[in-house]
Amino acid sequence: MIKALTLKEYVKKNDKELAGLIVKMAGIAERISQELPYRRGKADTKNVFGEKQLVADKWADKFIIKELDKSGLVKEMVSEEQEDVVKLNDKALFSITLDPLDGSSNIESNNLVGTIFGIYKKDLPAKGRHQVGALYILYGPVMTLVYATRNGVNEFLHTRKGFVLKEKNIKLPKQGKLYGVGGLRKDWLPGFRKYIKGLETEGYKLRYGGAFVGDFNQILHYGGIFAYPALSTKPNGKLRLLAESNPMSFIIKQAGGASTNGAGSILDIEPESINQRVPTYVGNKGLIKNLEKIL
Ligand code: AFP
Repeated sequence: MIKALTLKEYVKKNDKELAGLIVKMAGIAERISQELPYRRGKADTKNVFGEKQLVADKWADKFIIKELDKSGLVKEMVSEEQEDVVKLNDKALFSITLDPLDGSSNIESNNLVGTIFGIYKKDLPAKGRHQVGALYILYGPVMTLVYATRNGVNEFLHTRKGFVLKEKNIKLPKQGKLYGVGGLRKDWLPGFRKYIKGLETEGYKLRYGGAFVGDFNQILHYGGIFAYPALSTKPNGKLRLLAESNPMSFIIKQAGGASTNGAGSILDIEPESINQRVPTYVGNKGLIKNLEKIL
């Protein structure tokens, strides 16, 4: 049997410039996964979006910022849990966007949660197209780490030997028939409603778990479309452009898929603020094209 490459071996060989950062992020994920059982409950505070924070949200945010600061590799960060850009090592090459615990309202019910990073060599905020890499960790039945650079999308499985390569150069399966959509159906806009009706008629199956990382991960593996759409009550939907939608749009693009906000690729949006939300649709290219036509 051929020995599976460890994450460290793989990145050093294939994505050298980002190797130190990716290995650091993997170490952070291992620690978060160990700590989650002990960081439960509500924090009695709200984040910049007015959403109630959990103990785990606040702890993970502080922990990740501290660890990336210690690494000396990061110039500045935008976190979903912080109001302003966080300045770290002025001489460092990378800027990072962060969703420390995506889907944290799943913690209580022990459903999926994740961590999302976007990686830039530019000051923030910047267009998603300027990312040089993006990465997410899924704290699932097995912890997995998916990272993308312009060289492709790779997935690693957490084992007794740490993260080892599960699959390299992942491409979206073309025949997948899954869809996952957030927001109340009654608030969907007419065009979107029509589009989903069309998918259902074609036999697409709904799978929605309430954590972007988990819902995205199944589209990456099985094919289909994920959306947190524009709603009549929230025209920009729910997901954060910098911390959530841009990294996932980067990953889906490298996997041969596409993203849109309804009008064009999410990666082309010039951010007006670090806390901006964006209607988010990601998945197979053909599905995104048809959706844009209908919207
Ligand atoms: P939480 O981190 O507050 O659980 O929100 C998760 C999230 O930002 C994203 O991961 C999900 O796709 C989306 O919100 C789920 O939103 P709904 O609770 O409205 O389904």
